[in-house]
This record gives sequence, structure tokens and C-alpha cells, in this order.
Amino acid sequence: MTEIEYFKPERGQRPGANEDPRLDWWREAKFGMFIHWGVYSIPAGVWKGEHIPGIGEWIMLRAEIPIAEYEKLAPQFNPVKYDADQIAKLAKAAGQKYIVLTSKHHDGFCLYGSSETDYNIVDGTPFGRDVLGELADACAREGIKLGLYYSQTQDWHHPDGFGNTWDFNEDEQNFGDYIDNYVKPQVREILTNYGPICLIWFDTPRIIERHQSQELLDLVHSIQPDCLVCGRLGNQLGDYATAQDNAIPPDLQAEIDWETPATINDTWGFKAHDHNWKSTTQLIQNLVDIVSKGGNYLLNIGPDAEGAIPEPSIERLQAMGAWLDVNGDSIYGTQPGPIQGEAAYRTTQKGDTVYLHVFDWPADGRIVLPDLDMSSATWLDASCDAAFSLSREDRALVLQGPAEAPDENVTVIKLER
Ligand code: FHN
Repeated sequence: MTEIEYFKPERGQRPGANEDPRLDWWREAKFGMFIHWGVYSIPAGVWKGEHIPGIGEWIMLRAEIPIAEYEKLAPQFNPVKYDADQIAKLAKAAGQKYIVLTSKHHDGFCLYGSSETDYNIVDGTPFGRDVLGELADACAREGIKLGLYYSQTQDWHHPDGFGNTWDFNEDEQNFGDYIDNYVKPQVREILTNYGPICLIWFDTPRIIERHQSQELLDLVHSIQPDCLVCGRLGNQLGDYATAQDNAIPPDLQAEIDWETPATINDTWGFKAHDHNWKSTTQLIQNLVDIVSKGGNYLLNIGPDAEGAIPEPSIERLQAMGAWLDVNGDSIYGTQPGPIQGEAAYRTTQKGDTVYLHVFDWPADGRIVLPDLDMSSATWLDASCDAAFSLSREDRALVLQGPAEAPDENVTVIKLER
């Protein structure tokens, strides 16, 4: 089996993977919205007229922008189009059950009113509104769970944070002091001031030591015991495993709880010149593929400098939601299905029902499945009236449908005993 790399918590640290009931909602949810947003959406991938390669939120590091210069973005940040209700409603329309917002990314800028630094949206920008607070309220109104990304190791703005080698001399940095006297108080703030937080999405553990990861884990659970922690906390700690960015494992991963974070184009933070949007079909197939192998899909949006969500993201999320409105039974609350490792289709299951997701509809409309103890097959989409039959040939189950795929993205067939 080909393995992809994970940030994978050790089993047995806490109640074992697939057993901890605090993850029940997360296992049901399958699909979440990631939001990468900050002052990097102003340069949007271009610095001093030059296109800076790579992901947009890394522009400060990639262009080695001195803090004194990069800080000048904050007073320009006035995202008057930011509308937390629109975001929460979009997530709901997309069928996403949780949102994860960057409370602080590697550039150190905070999207909430922090008492630990003025380098935040409330105290450091003309906008002056608490983006996180507004999103927390909007999520509560829409019944969406809210999680927070927090960059615990990299902080290119803090003198003792990791990663900024152009402003600071690493040999003089005190990373332990940064963890104890900056990260911990900030983690306490975000878990104390914004109601229930469903998870903390730590990232890029790099140099964090085992005891520091453990202390952060304990801190999170001491404030909100039900708050999950992703595997990128580091040192094999956390409540669930995180795959590499955009990585979908080739095979079933049943023994762990895992999630794939993913971009909708090629960047997390907004980049004006990135138009490489994945197609709706690709995104739906990614969701199905991940769910059929036991994972969750955390799909990103990157609002622009005004706070507007790029239109291509909105269109794709709405189309995914339309597909889920019809086919959601085959996704939410399911387990990986009995047939794995096929190129043309995926399976999920719930109780005795198996959902067959057809990616490549055969030209003759004939689908041959290995022996399965199933006696009925129907379109999951009740409005589909294409002729369809189920028969057995030897031990194989033969489904005969139309020559054209009933659903241009993924057709779902419900198989029952
Ligand atoms: O460096 C970050 C990156 O900016 C982004 O936040 C992604 C999301 O998974 N995580 C890191 C790279 O893996």
C-alpha cells in the first residue's frame, strides 16, 4: 500500500483513534470550510511589482519583507465587504458543517482583538471590527461549528517566533519564552472569548518540542475539553491525523481519524493571479474519494483585501451544496464502503445500505460489481427516472443503466439488501 505522510497522533495517548466520542460530530461532518485570510490579501501575490511565486500567505517570507515594511499593510486593511453571515450561509449552502478560520497565521497578524499584541484587526486596522467574533456569532446563528487555525511555531512578526531569519538572529531567539508568554496566552484568549470552539488547527510544528506540544494540548483541553486538536500540533500529539496539503491517500485509511486540507485553486491566501480553479466535478470527486477512504475534506476559501469571497469559489461551493442536497445521504455519517481500490467508482455505507459513487460512467451503461449481498438498487436522486435494472451473473452484481451519466459530476446508486 502506498502511504501518504500524515501528522499522525500516536494511538493510545488519549482514547484511541475511531473511539473517542468527542470526535463523533467530526466523523459525521465529513466536509468543512477552511478560511485563510489576513493582510497578505492586500499584496495578493505581488510585491513591488514582482510576482512572488508560491502560496499567497507566504509572501512575507518568500520576498523576505522586513517587518517594518510588512506591518504597513495593517493600516491599509479595511475589508468593508467582510460579511460573516454571508460566509456562514455559504458554508451551510455548500454542505460544510464546520468552518476553520486563521486566527493567526505565520505572518503573526491576528484576525481577532488580542490583548497580547496590537498587531490585530481590532487595534491595528481602520476596519476595527473583530472578524473572529462576528464569525462566531454568524456560525452560531447558522448552526455551523467554528474551529480556529493558530500558527503555534512559525511567527514571522514575533521576535522569538520561528521562521523570520531576515529580521532576527535565530541564535538570539527564545522560542520557549514565545510559547509560554505569547502562544499560550493567545490560545487561552481564542478559547475563552468566542464561545465553543470545535477544534484548534495548529500547523507546521517544525521546532516545537514534545513537552511544548503536550502543554498546548493540555491547555486546550483544560479550557474546552471537547475542543479537538489536529495532528499538526506536532510530536505525534493531537486528536486526529492531518494529511499533507491536498493529499488524498490512494487506499482506505480505516484505522485513523484523518482530514485532508485542500485548496480550491493553488493558494490558501488570496492571490490575484491564481485562476487555476479546480472544477466542480473534481471537487465533488475529491470529497467522495476522501469520504470513501474514511477522511474529512477541509476545503479552503481565501477572501480578498476587501473581504469579498472570490466568485469562482462561491460558484463551486454552491454547486457542491446542490450535489450534496441530493446525495448527502451517501456522505454524511457514512463509513468507508465494501468495495475499495476501483478507479471508476467509490463506495460508502451506512448500516446495511451501500452507496455506489460512479466517477466514470460506462458508455454501455453496464456496471459489474463483485459479489455483494444486495437485492435492490435505486438512484439516490429520487428525481432521476432513467431506466435501471439489477441482475446477477454468476456471483457478480450487474447494474444496467442508461448510456449517459445521470449526474454529470458523480452519480450515486443506493444498494440495499
Ligand atoms: O504553511 C502553511 C500554509 O500556509 C497553509 O496554512 C497550509 C494549510 O494546510 N499549512 C501550511 C503548509 O502545510
